[in-house]
Amino acid sequence: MSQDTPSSTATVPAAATAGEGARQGDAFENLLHETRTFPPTPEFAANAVVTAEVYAEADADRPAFWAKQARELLTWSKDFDQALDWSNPPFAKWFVGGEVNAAYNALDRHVENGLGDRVAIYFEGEPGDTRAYTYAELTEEVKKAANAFESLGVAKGDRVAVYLPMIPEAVITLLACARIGAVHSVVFGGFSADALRSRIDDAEAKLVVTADGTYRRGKPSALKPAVDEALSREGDAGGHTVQNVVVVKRNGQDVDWTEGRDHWWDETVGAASAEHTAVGHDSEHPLFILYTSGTTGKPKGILHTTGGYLTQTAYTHKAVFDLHPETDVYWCTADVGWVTGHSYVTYAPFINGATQVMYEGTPDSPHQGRWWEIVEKYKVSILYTAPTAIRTFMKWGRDIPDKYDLTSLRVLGSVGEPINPEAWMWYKTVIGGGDAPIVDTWWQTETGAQMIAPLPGVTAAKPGSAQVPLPGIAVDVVDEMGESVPDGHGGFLVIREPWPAMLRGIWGDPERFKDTYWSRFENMYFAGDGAKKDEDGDIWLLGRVDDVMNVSGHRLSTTEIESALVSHPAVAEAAVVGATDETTGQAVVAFVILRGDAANNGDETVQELRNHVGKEIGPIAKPKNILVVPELPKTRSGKIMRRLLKDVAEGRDPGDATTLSDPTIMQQIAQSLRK
Ligand code: 6R9
Repeated sequence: MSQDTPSSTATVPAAATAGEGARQGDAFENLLHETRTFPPTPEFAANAVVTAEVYAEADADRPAFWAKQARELLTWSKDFDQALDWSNPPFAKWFVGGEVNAAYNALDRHVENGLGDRVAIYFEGEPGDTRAYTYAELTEEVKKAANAFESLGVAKGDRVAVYLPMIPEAVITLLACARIGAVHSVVFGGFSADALRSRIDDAEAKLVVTADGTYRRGKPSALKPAVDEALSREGDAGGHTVQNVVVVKRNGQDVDWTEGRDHWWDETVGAASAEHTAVGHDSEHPLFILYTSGTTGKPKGILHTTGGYLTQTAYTHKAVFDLHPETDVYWCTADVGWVTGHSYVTYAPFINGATQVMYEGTPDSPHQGRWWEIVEKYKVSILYTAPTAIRTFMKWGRDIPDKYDLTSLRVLGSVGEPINPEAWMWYKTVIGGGDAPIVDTWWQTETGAQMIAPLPGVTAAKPGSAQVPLPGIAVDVVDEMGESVPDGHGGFLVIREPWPAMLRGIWGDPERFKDTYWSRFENMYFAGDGAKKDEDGDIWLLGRVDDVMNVSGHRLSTTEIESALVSHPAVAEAAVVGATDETTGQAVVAFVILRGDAANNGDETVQELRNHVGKEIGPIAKPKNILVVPELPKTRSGKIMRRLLKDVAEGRDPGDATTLSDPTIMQQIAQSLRK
């Protein structure tokens, strides 16, 4: 560890008293001693797309500010009458009465405006195959897919489950759904058949779009078998709702085939007509559902609608990345299975007419310079990635990126978790060559679009801080009572006013929507994150204050993994914590009490349990460590004290254990782990 790596023994910030999970805040205490600032260079500021006046303009009248963006950035087939209807909080309606088609805005209109020959996607497959799509070509593919899906009986409002790797067909599928008003629900390809099935059932999907497989570290990796398995089993309610499965041929591996249900993409989409007229959908028409982990075991289907979502994603993409679509080459490394791959790969870049790079594989395939080779090859100018990736590259050493010409890079984005100052500085100097501004963007699946981020031509950036709410966004940090904290203090991150890309609810569960986000503080959206305002009023994110972990920027619920563990016959009880990890931000650590015989077979059982979690949820949820213990620390009311387990998992002496029902338990645990 370098000298200024945030120390885990630093004083607990105010936010940490907020909840057990807030102990993660310890690791970020040192962030608050960070005083360096990096103002934009005069050249950058002079050419910036957005200047400082926007803040005042937006503050003067937020709905009017967003209405202006909506009309500037989108082509409406019917103009809206009202910017915001907030008469029934927390259910917002944006751009009421307006009609808009997402795919028309992303594609057709650029072709109509003479930009048909501009490259929309430079695709780079993991094995090295490449494809480029111009806007004209991508429009044609989306029209064909829209016709093909309609011919398979998919109509406006129907749900389509998408289980695809990071290939152009993924965005083609999503845009085709949006075009016909079908609601896509992407399930990350790393999730298991069980997870896929429960999401198919919850959304009652009619169609599944998948691929035979993809490539992972040079090897074929299958997807279709998980779909077959998901659809072959008894669901909670018996049968399933899926009528058809469309399969993209990607890695050529053998697949099982269900006649009548399964259709090759090449044949179905390939044979479809390239004529398709897009009609406007109501501004509040559902665009997609995306499942995300919450504090309970059951993932929530986050619902987003059309007009507001497109407006805020497009505006932030332009303002935060200082997008000059004629000259920039943009690359967001997120998978389409996550919200970043929706907002900042599938929608905003195309709405803004940008040229983007899409890469299928892992950063170390076939060598650890693969990303930098891609940056050099396509002259990428805007890179958007996650701190966990930066920390991995730091570990591999600067020699690797130093071999490539990275001078095309002029804006560097970060998302998914707090970025520590060391990683921030490394990103800026080694990857950005010193001058390129870093934009640390805070947002969530629920917020739909970026909410807190510096503006690269305006803000003097601070390493490790997302800093300022974007224009038109009302973020605050409040104490337990919901009172705004003064500068220099910590608390809970909240959003005080509705925003265009906000979630419209949880699929099929309006009460859960209110309980989860709107009940902690009156009239405020509670994000689940701790944060601190520094002396300048800039915001520093401190990590989750609930039972949600963040592993490599992916959200995982402790409860969900605990349920998976106890569903195994060998496990009597389980508790899961997210332990601070130098590379992945947090790592999953599980404490389990084994039943009878299994206890004598510790090592084997532990391996079996890891695989079991992989099967139940997906490989990303596999615990890094599973520690077999005789007991779990519980309060007198029976609540597991994860805070103490986190201390153990992070190698600290557990803190105050006096509220335990049996204060000797921590010693028993320590003893069992020493064995
Ligand atoms: C976009 C995305 C959301 C959670 C969020 C927070 C963490 C995301 C962050 C960040 C600090 C940033 N998070 N960006 N924390 N700084 N720039 O990641 O959505 O997968 O829903 O995760 O991620 O804890 O609450 P999602």
